[in-house]
Amino acid sequence: MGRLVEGKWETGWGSPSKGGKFERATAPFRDQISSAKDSPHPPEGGRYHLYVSYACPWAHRTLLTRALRGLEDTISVTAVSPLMGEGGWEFSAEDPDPVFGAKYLREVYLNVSPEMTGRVTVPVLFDKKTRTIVNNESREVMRILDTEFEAFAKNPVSLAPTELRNRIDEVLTAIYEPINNGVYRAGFATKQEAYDKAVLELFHALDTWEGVLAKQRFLTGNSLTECDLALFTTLLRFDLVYYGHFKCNVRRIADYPNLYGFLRDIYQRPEVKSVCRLDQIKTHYYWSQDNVNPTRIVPKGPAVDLDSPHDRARFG
Ligand SMILES: N[C@@H](CCC(=O)N[C@@H](CS)C(=O)NCC(=O)O)C(=O)O
Repeated sequence: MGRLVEGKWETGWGSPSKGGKFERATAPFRDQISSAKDSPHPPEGGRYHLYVSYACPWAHRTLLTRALRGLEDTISVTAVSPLMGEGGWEFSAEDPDPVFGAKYLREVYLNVSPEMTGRVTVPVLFDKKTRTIVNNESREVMRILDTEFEAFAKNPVSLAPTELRNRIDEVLTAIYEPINNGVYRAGFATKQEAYDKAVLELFHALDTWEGVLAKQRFLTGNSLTECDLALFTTLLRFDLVYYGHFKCNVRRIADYPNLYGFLRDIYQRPEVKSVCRLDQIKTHYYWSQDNVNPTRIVPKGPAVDLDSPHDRARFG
């Protein structure tokens, strides 16, 4: 683990902010892909590359969007190794970096921005033609993949249809702080008060959405959208990792009938399952985050059963 400071790699976890709170840095690359005239990044098949980790919930959102829209032939992907050590995200021999032949992901960032200061994160949406990073904020990358590659998408069903877009944006924002980032705020807290607050807000939000999902199949109604993917990637990691490693152990997702059904409903779709690597998720968190787990021992359990039948089809 480490970060870039004026183009140099510095190792270590950095110190949490005052009050032992975890604060997530803002992603620095925020361009768009667009077919507007003079756009530096027009949509084009084969031109863009996604750097991801199967372990990372943020990167996973973008992989899911690519898989569900059928953009595999349009946007290429490289997944880094789940073992993120002192050097940060590292490429593996099985899935090498096709653009720069880099050993570490930070080299990709440094090629684009040699003096960069900041974190080297996944996902990264990369433009192979201009050799620049278009965007490294997962919420925006999801939207770009869904809306700007319409002409290439094998599945015509949008995950952010115009008529639902405002509601999708509201829900994405509503679940971000207490749930998606909430598990990290709990797990990376270094003071009791910071942890207590994060866990309280997390379970309050889970209880609320459990109620919503008792009445409808997905978060905005009865069709699958981006915000369902955003909740899904956190729920998928919950009983497996966050419950133990991040001390989010008030309840399991398996204890919530509707959240658990929702999780299995999405997981059991073949496009989704094809980009879920539960082994990499567990190994990554327990091995890489040695600030939380200094021995790096990866636990044997728990057994999670995501293939069991669910009752979500009751909503049609
Ligand atoms: N805001 C970013 C956050 C991405 C992020 O934090 N990714 C983590 C992996 S789960 C990462 O790459 N961490 C490496 C680091 O912070 O050094 C997004 O949603 O795209």
